[in-house]
Amino acid sequence: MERTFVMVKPDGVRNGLIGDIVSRFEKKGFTLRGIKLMHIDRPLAERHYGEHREKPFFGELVDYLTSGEVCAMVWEGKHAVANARSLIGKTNPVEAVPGTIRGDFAMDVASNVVHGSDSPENAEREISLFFGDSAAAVYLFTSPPLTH
Ligand code: 3AN
Repeated sequence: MERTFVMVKPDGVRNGLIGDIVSRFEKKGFTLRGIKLMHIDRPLAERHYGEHREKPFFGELVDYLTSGEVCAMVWEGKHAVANARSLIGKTNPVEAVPGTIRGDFAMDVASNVVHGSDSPENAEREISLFFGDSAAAVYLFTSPPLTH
């Protein structure tokens, strides 16, 4: 068994896609191990996307990720990282085939609805970053929304 970190990004939350995305992972056969609605601050966004620090789009990426609430999740299953990437589709929605999350719900590489870890090592790093020691816990937040 393997775990992966998946996050519905602010455009996905704004467009009401959490339910559809969770449903796709459940139907595929993943087991949900953690879920948390949260507002990411800039330091966390910068650590999460540290590998892109030198890229020209880094500032835009951090602005985007901190522009609203995200839904952070831990999903478990066989080949969880690779299976999640298949469900999510190509990074650039132009290349993501219909039937994948980005193929169905995104138009632009700068706002591509969902994140999925790209390796088992990065998955564990990202789970620690977003869930600390409590990756097995379910987080339930009710309104009013969290402030940051
Ligand atoms: P993935 O999220 O599919 O693993 P990465 O790691 O190459 O893709 O890129 C991380 C994030 O950076 C993407 N999800 C996307 O939001 C953003 N990104 C990638 N390339 C560009 C680009 N050319 N312009 C703006 N944002 C980009």
